[in-house]
Amino acid sequence: MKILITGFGPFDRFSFNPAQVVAKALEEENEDVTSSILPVVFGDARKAMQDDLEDLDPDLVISFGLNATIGHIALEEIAVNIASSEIPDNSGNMPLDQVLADKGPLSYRSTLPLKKILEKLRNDDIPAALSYSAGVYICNEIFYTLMEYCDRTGAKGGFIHLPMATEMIAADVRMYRVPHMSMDTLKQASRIVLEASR
Ligand code: PCA
Repeated sequence: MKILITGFGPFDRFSFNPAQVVAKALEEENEDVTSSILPVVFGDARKAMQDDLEDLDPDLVISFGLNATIGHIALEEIAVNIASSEIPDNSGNMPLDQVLADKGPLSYRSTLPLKKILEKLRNDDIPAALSYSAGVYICNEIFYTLMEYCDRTGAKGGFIHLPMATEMIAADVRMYRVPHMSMDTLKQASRIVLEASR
């Protein structure tokens, strides 16, 4: 089986991105996994993902990203054909209510076994929930882009949002009210996601 796992580099005010750490760890732990770290830039992220999909032609694609407002693993159900943000990306872009694909459908639905993943995460005492919006920032752009590929090829794929890592906030007491999980727990969660999706 050929598996592509993607994460993102740092963006906004965050010192690092736990999605980058889990993607690299899964590649190190699994011979059939290739990881890619995508730029947090509208358009560039989509292009990099399209290139990775074309190069690898994977049977399974799982993308991870950070959502700093949640305290659980969010199993994303729906990618939408919209790009919009009032927070600049890493190149200063702030698209307003644009479409990602002119002739594409309004939405795609994840083809990962999300209910199975949910059960396995909770059985391992890791907080997790289904989510019906991955937002309209770059994570959704990547989710939509990978689902176009899955729709065309029959590959399985989807998107998972992670909370902040404890290690990102420990040095800054002003961040102590922000929900977070240890990097070890986030890595364990990503292993469960991968194994349940195979
Ligand atoms: N999270 C952002 C983009 C990169 C990331 O890790 C998002 O939720 O769109």
